[in-house]
Amino acid sequence: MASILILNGPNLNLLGQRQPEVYGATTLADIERLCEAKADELNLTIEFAQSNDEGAMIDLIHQARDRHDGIILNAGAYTHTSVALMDAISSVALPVIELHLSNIHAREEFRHTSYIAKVALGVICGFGAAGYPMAIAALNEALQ
Ligand code: CA2
Repeated sequence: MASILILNGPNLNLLGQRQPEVYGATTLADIERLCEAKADELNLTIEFAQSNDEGAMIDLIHQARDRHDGIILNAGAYTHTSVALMDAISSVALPVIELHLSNIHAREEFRHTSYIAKVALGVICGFGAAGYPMAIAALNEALQ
């Protein structure tokens, strides 16, 4: 059975608790349940994680090399700044789907740059929480 790491970055632990007008009312726990349902449907194993710490995210990506077949990454604001996360993804050579709740291209200019996209298999953004099951389905297809 294929296994996927779903990794969420800084501030995403606040989903549903602050700024619902920007990020919606869905909590990260709700999203985890959506992901588990999609994974059950597709017969996949998932590990769902969140960290506010760039180094901890890099450690999880390194560990994924021996534990998982692919990664879905919502790196939050680190998307737009982190060469270190980009290098970590390159180093593990696993397929990665970059994911965002919001359409980063319809937002501020600084969100239009993504270091993750340069090494990702593909990018899904702008579909809110529904983007997570979409990304699981897309990664499952890529792993066939
Ligand atoms: O749209 C996304 O998924 C983002 O990755 C979310 C990041 C943002 O920096 C990226 O540009 C796009 C921000 C996550 C912050 O989440 C919060 C949730 C509730 C309250 C405050 C922040």
